[in-house]
Amino acid sequence: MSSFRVDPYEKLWMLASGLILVLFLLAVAATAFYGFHLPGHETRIDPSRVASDPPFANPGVVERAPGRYDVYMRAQVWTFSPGEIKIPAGSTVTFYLTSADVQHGVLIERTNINAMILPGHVTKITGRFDKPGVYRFLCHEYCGAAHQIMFGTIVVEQRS
Ligand SMILES: [Cu+2]
Repeated sequence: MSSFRVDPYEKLWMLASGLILVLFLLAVAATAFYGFHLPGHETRIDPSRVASDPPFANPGVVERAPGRYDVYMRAQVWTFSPGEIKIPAGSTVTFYLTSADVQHGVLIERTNINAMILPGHVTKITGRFDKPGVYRFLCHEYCGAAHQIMFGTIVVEQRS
């Protein structure tokens, strides 16, 4: 009877390939259930009422708990409301974003927050701000003649 002989190096590579597959499967499972947040579509909204109905008629920062904030932000050619946000360092901030007119986008520098802001939709995205400093954010979706002036700042203040 002849036995099937596999070279020891070949065997090692086969084992490594199998382990890599298991590793990738675990990575997919981990990102599916923990800590990997795509900008979520929260709900729908009538864009013609965004500027007149709460919460987007009075956009701003709402403290939900110590260190937890919600930001209701309205994008409208060519401003973000609020244009300046102040929060203490170590805060977790959930942004609710919508547009009163055309499609916009938001990207906050030095974070992984990058989302579309679409009329008729509320986008929800959460981020954590540990380091004090000024974080600029800008519209990254061409929205008309003065698109390039559409930006704002998040001031993360040192906890006293
Ligand atoms: Cu814009």
